[in-house]
Amino acid sequence: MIDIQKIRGDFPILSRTVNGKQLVYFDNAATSQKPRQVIDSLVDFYSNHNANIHRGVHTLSQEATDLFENARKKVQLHFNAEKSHEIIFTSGTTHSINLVASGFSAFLKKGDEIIVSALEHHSNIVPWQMLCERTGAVLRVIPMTLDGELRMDVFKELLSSKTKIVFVNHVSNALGTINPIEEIIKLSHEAGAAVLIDGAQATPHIKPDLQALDCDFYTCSAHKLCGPTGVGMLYGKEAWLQKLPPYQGGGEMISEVTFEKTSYADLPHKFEAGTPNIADGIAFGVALDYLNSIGFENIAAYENELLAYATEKLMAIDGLIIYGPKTKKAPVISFNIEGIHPYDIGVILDKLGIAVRTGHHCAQPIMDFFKIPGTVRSSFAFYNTKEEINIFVTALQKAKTMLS
Ligand code: C6P
Repeated sequence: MIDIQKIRGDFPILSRTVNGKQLVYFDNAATSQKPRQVIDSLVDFYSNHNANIHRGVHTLSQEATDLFENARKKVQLHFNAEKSHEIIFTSGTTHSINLVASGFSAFLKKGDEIIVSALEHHSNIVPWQMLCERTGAVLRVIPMTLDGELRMDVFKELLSSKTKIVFVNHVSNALGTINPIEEIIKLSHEAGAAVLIDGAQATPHIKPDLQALDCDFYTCSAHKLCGPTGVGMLYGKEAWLQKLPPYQGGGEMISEVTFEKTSYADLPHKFEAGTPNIADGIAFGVALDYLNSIGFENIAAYENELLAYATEKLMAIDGLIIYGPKTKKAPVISFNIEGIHPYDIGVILDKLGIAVRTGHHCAQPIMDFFKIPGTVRSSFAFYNTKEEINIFVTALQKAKTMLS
């Protein structure tokens, strides 16, 4: 059970006003808000422990190193990775994907194939296109249905011995679709391909068990999980991370450097060149502690209740079209109102204190598929309430009347 009053009390920003109205924050898929525990951990680090890590013999450096490595352990346990050195701290999902895409240059040749899905965020399209340009590999796309679900029948036909790697998001940011990643991973492995799952939108709602999933790579961004911006993780199976060449060269990622030759550090340091984002990495661990103290089952049950409630209320608005699956989706509602540009709705909602995202959501191919310029996207978190949904629905009706 969720104690909503207690939870809301943890998030200072939820008590502020915007344009003279109480804030209603429904842009959680873009970034989540931060509880006091996470904010306090940043203040605590800079007030009491700030030092560079893995370098100094002095006390502060050792404290900072312990806190940072303890955060890595928390991430490992949360995602049930087998080994803590399979967790690489990155600046977020985009960085994680680019790291893998860049490394795969070493394994691809002309005519090899890469499969992505029609539901991808630009950060899971562009790095692979760049990789194809560098290597002569070919990008194949799993199409989607009108309900925003992947065409698994076509995916099976696309898979072949030419397929080297498959990249799919766990949850679509634009439509909320939860993709059948278990089946995608199994089928890809049967075809001999590696699999990267983009967990940016799934991890705020689902606690993935990476050993059970058996994917080769998994990524997420802390800022969508109540953690700070500028930090995220790349999980990679040890064997893949050993094979993958380093992404950046610099301090911390080496074992020995001479002008003739450099040998690289062991995992995870091989992929963490330079001073990492220490304070934010530690706060990422605190964010996971916070979410686990509420419990992902409780979070999912409560968010599903909000999603069902909001969907029913929105569907009652004349001319409102919801895009994406009807069931089995994350708490995201992407919609338009006939004859009205999504941007205009977003502007009026903001005047009324309500934050939503409007536009293509960095997923232009999805908008092209539906032949629309964009959508209004309301995305819920466990600190939202039905009262806020009521305010949102009333505001939408007002916007519709003003813009029709
Ligand atoms: N989506 C949204 O409003 P970064 O920016 O690196 O933390 O995450 C990129 C990213 C990758 N994959 C998916 C599925 C995502 O949703 C995102 C970020 C935000 O939908 C900001 S564009």
